[in-house]
Amino acid sequence: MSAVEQSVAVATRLDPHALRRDFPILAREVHGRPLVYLDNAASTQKPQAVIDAELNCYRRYYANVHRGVHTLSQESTAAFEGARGRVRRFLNAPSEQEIVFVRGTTEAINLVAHSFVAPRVKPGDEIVVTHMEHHSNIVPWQLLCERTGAVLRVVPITDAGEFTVADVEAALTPRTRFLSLVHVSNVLGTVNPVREIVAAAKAHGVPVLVDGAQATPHMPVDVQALDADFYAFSGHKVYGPTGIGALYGRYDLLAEMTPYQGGGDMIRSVSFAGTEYADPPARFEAGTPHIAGAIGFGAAVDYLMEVGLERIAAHEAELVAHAAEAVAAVPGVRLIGAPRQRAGAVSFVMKEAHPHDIATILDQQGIAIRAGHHCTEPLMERYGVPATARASFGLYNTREEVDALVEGLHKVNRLFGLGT
Ligand code: 7TS
Repeated sequence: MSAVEQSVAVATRLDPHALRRDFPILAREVHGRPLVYLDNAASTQKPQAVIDAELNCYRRYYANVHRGVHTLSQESTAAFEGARGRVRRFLNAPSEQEIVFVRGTTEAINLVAHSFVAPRVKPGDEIVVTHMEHHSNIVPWQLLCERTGAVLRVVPITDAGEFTVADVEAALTPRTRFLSLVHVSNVLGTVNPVREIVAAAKAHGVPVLVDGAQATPHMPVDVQALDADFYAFSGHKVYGPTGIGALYGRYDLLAEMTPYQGGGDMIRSVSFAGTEYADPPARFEAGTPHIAGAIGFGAAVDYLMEVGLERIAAHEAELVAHAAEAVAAVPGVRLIGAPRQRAGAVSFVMKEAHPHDIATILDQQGIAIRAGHHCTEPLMERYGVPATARASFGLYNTREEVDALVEGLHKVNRLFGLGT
C-alpha cells in the first residue's frame, strides 16, 4: 500500500457491517434471535482468515517445527517463524528474537515472575501492581512473594477507576524491584497512561511489565514507543486461536534470564554434566509448541493490521462512548467506573437484577454479555459489589447492537417490575 493509500485507509471509517462477513459465527442465531456478541473481553470470535490459516496448516503442510530436514517440517517451521515475524510487526518490536510464544497473557506473566523477577528479589523487596489487575497479574506475584519473602504493594484507584503517574510513583520505594500493570482494564475499560508510567518507573530504576491483553485488540501498540521491558498479550483476544499468545521482552533482559521450563527445543546442548541453553526466544519455548495456533495467531494480527488499528480504535471509541451513555441512562443502572479514557468494556450493576439475571435475560434475546467478578475480585471489593454485568466490544460490533443491549436492559427492568 502506498503512503497515500494508507492515509486514505485511515481516513475511511471502518464499516463493521462489511467486516462482519469475515466472521462466520456472527451469522448464527441464539434463541431464534440474531447473535449480538458483546463478550469480546473474555474472548473474540475468529475471522475466516484465521480459521483458514489453521486449517491449511493441518491440511497441507503440518509437521513438527525446528527439527526436520523433510519438506513438511521446513514448511511448517517457516510458517511458525513467519507468525513470529507478524507478531513482531504488530507490536513494532525491534527484533523477532524478542517475541516469545506462550500460551497466553497468564503464562507470559508467570514466565517473567519466575525467570526475571524471582532471581532478583530478597525478603522485604517489593513488587508493585495496581488495584485494577486481572488475577493473572496478582496471583503469580503472590506466589513469588510466598517463595521469596518479597512484599506486594498495590497502587490505589479512584472511584472513576483511574490512577495517575504520581499515584504509581508514590508506591515506588528504594525496595521496589518490579512494576507490573495493566494497559487497559478488562472491567472498567480504563486506558492507563502506560508510556508515562514506564518512564517514571525507569527513572526510579524499576523494570516494568505491561499486561496488554485488553489493549492489543483495541488500539495500536508500539512497544518501542511505550519503552516497556515486557509486554504480554493473548491470541484469543485479538481474534486468534486460544492456547497461544506472546511475550515481548527486551533482548538484553531475555538474554540474562534462566529458562522457565526445561525440555526439548530450548537447549543448545545437553549432557549429564550440564546443559547449555539456547538463545531467546527458543530458551523459553520448551517442548513442541502450539504450531497451528501460532500460525493462526499470525493470521489474526495480520488481519488486524490490514483492517487498521487506528480505524478499529476510532470505531470502537464511538461505540463504547455510546454504550456507556445509553446504558447509564437506563433506570436503575449504575456504571462501575467513569474513566476519561475508556476502551473495550462497560461494566454495570442494576438496582433490582443480579448480574447473572441480567446476563440470562439478555441471552434469551440473543445477546451475549459476561456476568461475574471477571477475575478481578479485589476490584469488585473496591466498588463494594460481588459481581458486575459487562458488555465488551470488538471491531464487528455495531451501534444497532448497542441499542439492542439497551432495549434488553429495559426488558430486564420490566421483568423485575420496573416499568421502563
Ligand atoms: N489480563 C487481562 C487484563 C485480562 O483481561 C485477561 C483475561 C488476562 C490477563 C488473562 O488472559 P489469558 O488469555 O491468559 O486468560 N480476561 C478475561 C476476561 O475479562 N474475561 O475472561 C477472561
